[in-house]
Amino acid sequence: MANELIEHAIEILRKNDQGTYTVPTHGLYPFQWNWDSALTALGMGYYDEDRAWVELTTLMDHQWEDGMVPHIIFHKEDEGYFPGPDVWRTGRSLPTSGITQPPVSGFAVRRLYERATDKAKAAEQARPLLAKIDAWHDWFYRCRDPHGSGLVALIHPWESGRDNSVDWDIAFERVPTDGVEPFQRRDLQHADASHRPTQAQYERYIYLVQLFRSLNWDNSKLHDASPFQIVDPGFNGILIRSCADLADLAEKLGHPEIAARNRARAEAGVAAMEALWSEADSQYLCFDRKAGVMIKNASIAGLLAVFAPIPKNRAEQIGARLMDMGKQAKYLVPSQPVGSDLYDGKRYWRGPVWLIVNFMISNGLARAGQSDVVDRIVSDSLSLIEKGGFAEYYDPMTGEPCGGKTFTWTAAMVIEFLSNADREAA
Ligand code: 9WN
Repeated sequence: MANELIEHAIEILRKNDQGTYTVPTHGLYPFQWNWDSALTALGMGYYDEDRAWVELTTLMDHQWEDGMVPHIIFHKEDEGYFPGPDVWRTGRSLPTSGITQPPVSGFAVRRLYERATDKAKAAEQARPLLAKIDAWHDWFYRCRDPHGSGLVALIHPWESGRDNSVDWDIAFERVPTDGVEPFQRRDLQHADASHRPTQAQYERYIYLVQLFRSLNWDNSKLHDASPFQIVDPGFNGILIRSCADLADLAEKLGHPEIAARNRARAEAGVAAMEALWSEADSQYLCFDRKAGVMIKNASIAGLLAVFAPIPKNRAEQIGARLMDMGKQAKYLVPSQPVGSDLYDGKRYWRGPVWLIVNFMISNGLARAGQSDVVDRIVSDSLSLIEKGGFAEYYDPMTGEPCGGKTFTWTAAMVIEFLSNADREAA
């Protein structure tokens, strides 16, 4: 069974492979997405190491001069997605969006190197990426933490990768919709409307894009100008892990300055994360930087933080919380707790299970020695695949596959789970 699933996963990766980058799925997402690509490279590394390095290299080739790595790279024209380059208008010769996404690249580059069969060759492939990822990390702390809190803020829900999370609801009410140019969504041509964000959310997504565009995508201005500034523990956790892993790899490959800078960022980040801990919820919570208040919603963001090298007692508390959640949810890990007021088991990031998040949470828990909960998450993830195929996300109670089908990063994560790499790495 495991071999069959791996074969099927490889088939999906090949089907979505465009040569130098991979689309998340044909139709719904016809371009290259940032964190999708970095996680996809891990699955590819299993059957074609060279191709995996190309995936990461293509992504980093589109880094902006200021250090940002955009969330979408529009390699080819395609009318099937909204908003396309004509809305973003970022002025790049090969069009990109103007915001970023969770930086998993430092983690991915280290993992590909550690697993590589030919280390000398892998070192050559990794080396040019180190400086670029370092510059991206520097951009984050410079442009998204301009007042030096130690944690970065998102300025658009798409940056989090958890587009319509309940976490954003209150802050999103502050985002106006006046002046939003008329638009036609394309996602509803490919996916069920009840699985997707609402029209009101899309209007606010586009308001923010228009606002940033009016500021010429100048990242020295966007953070302070944005009415939406959220400090997300999951996002910061990924960034911290990326810094820590980049530091380890840079040290190994003989780049002590890159290593020192990233080690310092990771240490400062871990210390600053403590401010987001909620003892009552036994997890981290988001912070609304614009309003200066904690966001009292115990979503998956505060569990995903375990991907970072957080203190052992925090990882244990998160492990216990997940075991508890597992009594209610049939499949871990719901993006919003089953039974909470705004839980919606099929609507995108307001309830469904996403395999990439399961992978990152289980990877962090494995490092912290939480093997029981890791076993549960891995087994739930594989049951979802066996039952529902390689979907974008799944209902945590029924296991129904939702969103797009034949999904690239889902396939990549299945390879990761089945090749058992986490337990080896732990
Ligand atoms: C906007 C590609 C991306 C993922 C995100 C997911 C979804 C896009 C959309 O698809 O977002 O970036 O149009 O809905 O939320 O995490 O990277 O798979």
